[in-house]
Amino acid sequence: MHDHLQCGRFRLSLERPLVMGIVNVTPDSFSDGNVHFRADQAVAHARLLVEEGADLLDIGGESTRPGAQAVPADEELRRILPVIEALRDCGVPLSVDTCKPDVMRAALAAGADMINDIGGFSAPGAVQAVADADCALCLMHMRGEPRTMQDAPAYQDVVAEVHDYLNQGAQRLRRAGIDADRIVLDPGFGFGKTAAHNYTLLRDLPQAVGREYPSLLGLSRKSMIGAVTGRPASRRLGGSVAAALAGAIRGAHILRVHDVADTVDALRVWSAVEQGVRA
Ligand code: 9MG
Repeated sequence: MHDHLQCGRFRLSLERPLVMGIVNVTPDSFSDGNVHFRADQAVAHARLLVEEGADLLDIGGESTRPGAQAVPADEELRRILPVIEALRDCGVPLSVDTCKPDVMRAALAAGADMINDIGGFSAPGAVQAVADADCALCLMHMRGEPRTMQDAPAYQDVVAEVHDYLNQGAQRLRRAGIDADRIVLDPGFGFGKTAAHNYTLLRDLPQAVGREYPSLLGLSRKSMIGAVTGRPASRRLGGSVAAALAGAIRGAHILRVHDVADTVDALRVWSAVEQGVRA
C-alpha cells in the first residue's frame, strides 16, 4: 500500500489516521430551506471543522440516510457548488459525496479534490467522470440503495463479501487507468447491514478491506452506535468516538465524523499512549 493518498491539489500522508469532517448541505440538516442561507451555514460550519483539526472535508448535497429519496443532479449542484467555491482555499482537501457522474465532473471543475461515491462508481459514466482527474476516490460498499437498503440485509459471510466487492471495484478503477495511490476503500457501515454485520466488519476491518488500499470509515452517530448505547443520534458522541478509536486501532486511515474536535482529541491521546509525548 502507498504511504500517501493523491488527493487533487494535495498529497496526504497516511502515517496517522486522518479526520474527515462532514459538511451536509441538505434541507434536513438546516431549519431554513433557503439555498443561500443553507450554503452560508455550511461554509461557516466547515470553517469551524477546519479550526477543530479536520484534515479533509466531505461536502454532500443529497441525504444518504436509510429511506432517503434521490435528488436530481441540478438540485444537488445548486446546493454544493457555492460551498465548494467558498471553501476552495480553506487549506484542506475538499471531498464531494455524490453518485452522479455529472455532479462529479462539475465538482471537480469547481475545485474538489476527492469524490466519495457510496455507490462504488457503479453508475454508467462514473468511472470516466473521474479517471482523468488527479482526485482521490472513495469506493464504498452498499447493498441495495438508500431507499430500501435496510430491508432485511443478508450475507453468507459479510467480511468476505465486502472484501470482494471493494477489491473487485478497485480493480475496475485500475483497469480504467486510475493509479492505486488515488483509491480508498470503505466497508459502508449502515448501508444494507444490520448492527451485527456492522460490528463484525469493524472487528475484522483489516480482512474486510484487505492490504492493498487505505480505508475510510463512516461510523459517526450511526444506528449501530444507537443499537448498543440505546441513545438517539443527537447523543451518540461518546459511542461515535469509541467506534472511531476502534477503527484507528485496527489501522483505519480516514475517519469520517461529525464531531471533529472530540475525535481529534481521542486520536491524540491514543497516539500519546502508543508513541509517548516529548518531555
Ligand atoms: C456519505 N456517507 C454517509 N455515510 C458514509 C460512510 O459510512 N462512508 C462514506 N464514504 N460516505 C458516507
